[in-house]
Amino acid sequence: MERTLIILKPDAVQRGLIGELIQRIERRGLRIAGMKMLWVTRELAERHYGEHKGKPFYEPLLKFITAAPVVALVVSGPEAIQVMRAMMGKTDSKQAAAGTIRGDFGLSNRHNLIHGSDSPESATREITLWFADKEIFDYKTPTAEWVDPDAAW
Ligand code: 3AN
Repeated sequence: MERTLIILKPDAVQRGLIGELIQRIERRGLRIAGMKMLWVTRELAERHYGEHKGKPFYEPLLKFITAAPVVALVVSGPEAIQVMRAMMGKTDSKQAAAGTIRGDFGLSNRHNLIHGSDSPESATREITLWFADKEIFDYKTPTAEWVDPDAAW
């Protein structure tokens, strides 16, 4: 079982796509372990995107992520990190395959609707940054074994 941090970015919220994107996550069989809406502060944005500091897109990226509320989720499931990355599609939405979230709803590199952790190390760091332990729930769902009988749900 793996956990990943997902952010439905300001463009997803502004465009009324919260439900659509969460529905895709649920339909895939992944489990929502935590969820909240928040207006990202400059400080949180800097900590989250620290690895991109100094890059030309860094300041516009921070301006974008703090421009309107986001929905943050902790999503869990077997290989959840890689499964979510595949569902999201390439960073530049113009190059993302049809059928992916970015490929179906986006056209931009920055306004690309969704963030997902890119490795187990990033997931651990990002989940700790965005969620308190008590905001993450470990619970059973009766259908989990029908989704993947081999996973340690
Ligand atoms: P991803 O979100 O696909 O993991 P990263 O971590 O490489 O992509 O980049 C973080 C965010 O920075 C992206 N989601 C995107 O919003 C923005 N970004 C990355 N590369 C560019 C770029 N070349 N131009 C504009 N924005 C970018």
